Amino acid sequence: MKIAVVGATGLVGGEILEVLEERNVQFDELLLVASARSAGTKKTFKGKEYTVITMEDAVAQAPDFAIFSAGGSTSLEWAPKFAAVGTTVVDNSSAWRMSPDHKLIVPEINASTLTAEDKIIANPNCSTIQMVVALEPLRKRYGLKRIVVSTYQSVTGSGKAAVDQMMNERQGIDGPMCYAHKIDMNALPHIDVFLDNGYTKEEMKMVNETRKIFNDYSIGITSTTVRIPTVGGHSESVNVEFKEDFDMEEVKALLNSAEGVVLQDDPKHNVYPMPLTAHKKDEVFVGRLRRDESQPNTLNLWIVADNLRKGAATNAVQIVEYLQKQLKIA
Ligand code: A2P
Ligand code: 11C
Repeated sequence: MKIAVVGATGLVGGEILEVLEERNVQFDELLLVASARSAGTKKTFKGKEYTVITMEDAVAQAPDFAIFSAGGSTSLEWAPKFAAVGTTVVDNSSAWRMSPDHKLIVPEINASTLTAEDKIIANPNCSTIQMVVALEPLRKRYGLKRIVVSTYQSVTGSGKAAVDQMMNERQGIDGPMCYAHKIDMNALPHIDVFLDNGYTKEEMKMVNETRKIFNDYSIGITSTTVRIPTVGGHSESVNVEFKEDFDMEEVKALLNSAEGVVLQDDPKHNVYPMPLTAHKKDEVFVGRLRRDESQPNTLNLWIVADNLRKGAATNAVQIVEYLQKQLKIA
């Protein structure tokens, strides 16, 4: 089995390599791929040194799988070229997510819809993934009517340049600006570009991707996405109205037994999810469970996950594992 990591020099690319190593994914050959700027540079994986190669060289080697994390335009141009040589592409960008011809996969929810014919598979946006993983066990039991979500997102979601901006500001260094404003000591209600409806693209990703993953276009969803100066993960305040009423003890039991979810809800002992404790973890952490006393069938939750892990690298690697194990691809 030959696997390529496209965008291997980036933040998510580095995380993919860590996850491949930690989960001990089995392959015979690894290709590290980035732009022509990085071709020839070295990176180590499991103690072995690899030379970063170009996209052209990687396509020529027709890997079985390519996990892409190199931005939307790179993906639009190159994913079809890999698919044409037989590679199954798992793409982290937004390029293919809403295409009716491509699947948007969170393994805990809809991996069973995949077939060997799916050559370009989309990985959802990080803020969507952690929310749907936490809501899935509750959706199955009570049915979803409406979601109101506000996010508190890590600068790592914008890549290396954003982490550099925050660190430069902390040290009083004038450097290039990744955001429209200072990020340290600040909160920006602005993630990705503003759209004609007044929402940002990040906010509309949460609406549209959630409906596609749950395959339910009747769910009402509204979102406000905010960038804050943290690095460990994204946090979300979620207010969810169910079709049926719930029992709080049953909600806890459902979350406790859900795949990929960890319940951290012991406010008396100051136990609740935080980016600092979710950092480098593959699970989605849920806490601060409270019944919304202002309307029936409605629950408040606080959901945290490492956006570079379950929000990106881990989810993509889990898709590859599913294709290998369940569909016997490569
Ligand atoms: P490079 O380091 O050569 O620019 P991040 O989001 O952390 O900034 O990472 C983006 C990743 O995508 C990097 O590995 C970057 O490689 C890669 N990348 C950017 N543009 C291209 C491109 N046109 N072709 C291939 N890889 C690209
Ligand atoms: C952020 N969610 O935190 C973004 C990063 O559509 O894959 C990922 C963007 C995407 O800024």
